[in-house]
Amino acid sequence: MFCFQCEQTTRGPAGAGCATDKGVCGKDEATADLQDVLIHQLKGIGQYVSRLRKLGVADQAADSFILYGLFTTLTNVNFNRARFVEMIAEAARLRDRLRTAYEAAAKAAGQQPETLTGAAAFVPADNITGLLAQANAASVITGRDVVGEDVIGLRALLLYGLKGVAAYAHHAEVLGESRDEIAIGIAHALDVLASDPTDLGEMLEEALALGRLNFKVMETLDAANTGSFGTPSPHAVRTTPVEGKAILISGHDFRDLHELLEATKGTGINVYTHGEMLPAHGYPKLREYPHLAGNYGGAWQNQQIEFASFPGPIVMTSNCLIEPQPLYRNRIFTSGPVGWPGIRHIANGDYSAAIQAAKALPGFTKTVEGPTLTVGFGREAVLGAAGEVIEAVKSGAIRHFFLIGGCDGAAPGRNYFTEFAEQAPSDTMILTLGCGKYRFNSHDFGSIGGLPRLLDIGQCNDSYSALVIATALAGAFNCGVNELPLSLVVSWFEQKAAAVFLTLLALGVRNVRLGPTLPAFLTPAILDILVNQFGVLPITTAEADIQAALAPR
Ligand code: FS2
Ligand code: SF4
Repeated sequence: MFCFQCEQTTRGPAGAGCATDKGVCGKDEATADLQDVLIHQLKGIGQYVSRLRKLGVADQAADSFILYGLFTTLTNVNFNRARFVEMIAEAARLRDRLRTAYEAAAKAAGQQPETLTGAAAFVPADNITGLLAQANAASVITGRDVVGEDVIGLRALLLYGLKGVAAYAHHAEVLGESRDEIAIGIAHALDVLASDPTDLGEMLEEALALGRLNFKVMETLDAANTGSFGTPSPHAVRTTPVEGKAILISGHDFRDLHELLEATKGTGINVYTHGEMLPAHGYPKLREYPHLAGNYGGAWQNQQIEFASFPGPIVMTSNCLIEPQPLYRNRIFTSGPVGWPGIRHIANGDYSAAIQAAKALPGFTKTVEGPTLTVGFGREAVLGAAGEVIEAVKSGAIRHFFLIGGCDGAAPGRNYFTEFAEQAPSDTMILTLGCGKYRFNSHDFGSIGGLPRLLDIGQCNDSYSALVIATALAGAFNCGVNELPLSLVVSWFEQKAAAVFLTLLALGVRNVRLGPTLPAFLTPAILDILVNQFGVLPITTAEADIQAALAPR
């Protein structure tokens, strides 16, 4: 196995990554290798989908399979090797069907169909031993000795960014929102990867194109979320239990949460959010369910302790899953792209097993009152207060905005983000999104002119909202986003963050501070480009970075 797609990867000399029998995340060698095979097949599928689209033929099943397949290979999503064996067989059948469709469409258009080679012609073995033997050729570092580290690094940036784009597009799709231009862009990126590109300049252009595509995807996801569940508005979420039976739901998938709320209506079971599901409480059509009782716990990396002490079943709807522990193994369920061997999977919106488990478990024995967390400061809520915000900036009451957003994780360097938020001067506002906010969202930051200093925009999935807010403020001040008194501090962990990072670069947002460590796949030469052409800043210390951000420009 070789994998260096996430922040927690095994570090070491240049080119290091998780390369033993198990990754730091718990992904075993066979699963990692099967994921590589699936990715290779998805490139082949992308070759055909891309050509079919140029001939005016859309294949919705193929578009969906690509999104779902890529999503299963994100960090902390699916660890179930049996599922990958099934998907590899499914991918081969799909590819064969697409090949036939492509040849027919080309002939119908009076064209000679291309005979595609490489990933498009890959024939997977019909057993796991054979598949594992094929995995070496499908690895992200295949050919490194020939093409060099920089080419591998940019291919990795493209592939990992694409995985993030696909995950966001999948979240939108399950709520009924998809766009042809997204499917075309994703198939194009797979086609590019299938060609084993070597030109650094062209790859950088492709990465920026992917960043622009991701902006469209994030906009579509925003439309899916707000169209389904209303416009988020500020709401105080309880963080303490209510007496009664309980189910915990984690991850990002609001459709799953909605289905669970419907399924538990009238059962007396309360539903609690966990991790990235916290922002659900900001949506009027989700919080109208009275049994959406509150939020329990914090970010994903604490789940083994928090799930163990939760007195009911747990449903994990997307990233970030870590190895279920014996204390809760028999009461955790996966859904959608998520999987762990031996863990029950919820299919077709059937939550009956989870409901049965909740009835059999004790639930919370007493109601406890305590602190709340305020969520729901999406683009509409923040821009609704734009007049006050602009006045406060003009009067000097607000000196600067910090957007501290992104992922959380277990690395000790992540204290930087807590320190940054806590040390930000009292005349600065803090906008946040993603699970990294749990490092500081229980802290009382006070308010400025009646507005809370900490504004929680939502999930990492809500990056679009942050960009709309920044663009609207720039419009109000008649300047560019880079001229605003705004600094972005991005905490990255996995591939969704890689996609958002590419979007920031593509939109020309400069001086993005990135930490806690830089991606292992970014070589010194690629980093040089990011620093010199895009003004990317690796983080230093909270104190020094705050000072630098606030220094007169
Ligand atoms: Fe957090 Fe994990 Fe949201 Fe990332 S729950 S790090 O994959 O997607 O942010
Ligand atoms: Fe290692 Fe991250 Fe890959 Fe897991 S996802 S194997 S921790 S690089």
